[in-house]
Amino acid sequence: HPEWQYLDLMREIWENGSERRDRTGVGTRSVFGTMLRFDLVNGRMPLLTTKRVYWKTATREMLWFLTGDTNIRELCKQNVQIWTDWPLDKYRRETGEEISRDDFSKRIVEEEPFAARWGELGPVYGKQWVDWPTYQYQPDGSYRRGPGINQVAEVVDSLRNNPGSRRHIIEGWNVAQLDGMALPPCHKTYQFHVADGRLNCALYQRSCDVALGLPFNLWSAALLQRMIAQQTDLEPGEFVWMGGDTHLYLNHTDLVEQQLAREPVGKPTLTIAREPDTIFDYAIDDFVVENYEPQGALKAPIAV
Ligand code: UFP
Repeated sequence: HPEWQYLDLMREIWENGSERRDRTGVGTRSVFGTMLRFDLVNGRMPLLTTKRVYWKTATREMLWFLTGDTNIRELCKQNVQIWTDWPLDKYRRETGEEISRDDFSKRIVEEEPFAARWGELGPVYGKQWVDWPTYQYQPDGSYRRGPGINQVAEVVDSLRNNPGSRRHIIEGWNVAQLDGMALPPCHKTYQFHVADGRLNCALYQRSCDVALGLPFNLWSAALLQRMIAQQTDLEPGEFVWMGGDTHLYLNHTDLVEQQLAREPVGKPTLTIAREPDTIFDYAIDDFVVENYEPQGALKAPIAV
């Protein structure tokens, strides 16, 4: 079962990883330079069965990236709170107000100006993916803003028109704008590849929380691959995940022990019910997951 790769990676890090101090102060065990491979044949997806993964939440986030939005309002409206902690932290720090996450999210949804003031994450994934900023240098050395680059649309085009290319890349790591982002991209580089009529995808993730982040990241990347495969009339091929600093937080002991005591069950599949006109026209109800009967959810504290 392909999920053993995930469990083996978890065990390897837990048993042999180097202990490191990290930005969050929690501490991790970490291995540098890792790889997982999944074949997406017959609708298969890297969706973990040894605990419940909220794939719809991850899917809503992916659809939000594709709109280019960088404000949490549209996520909060769908009760997706995965990005809420960063704006919430900032709000609490700058106003000194003790607001709960629920109340903060509610204000973001109900008050447009409040969302505009406090809901922005800066130029994170969505912005870079569909509107990467460009500059046109003038003879006097100054520059003007040029038109933004829609990397996602360009990759779909290049896969259709020049499938043999080795340059099908979507990049999130805009060096000049890292400072303005709530969180510099983790899943920073996607590369696509066509061979034997199949669309392969590699993701390079610079930093990976194996317990809480990776289950989401695997699903989301494979989902993007499936949507792009459908748009380019290619069969889904292999999904290759590569990690830089691949870690477990030291306060995830309970989760790790419980999950490593479990075994994968069944092979979940994804069907896309409809073929939208473009990569930007998918909706949450287009995605149908079958054969997914995961073991219970496992909770652990997230390091912010
Ligand atoms: N992280 C993930 N996947 C994500 C994401 C964050 O694993 O998609 F957004 C984790 C990795 C790391 C932390 O534990 O969040 C980011 O911290 P840093 O920027 O210091 O690497």
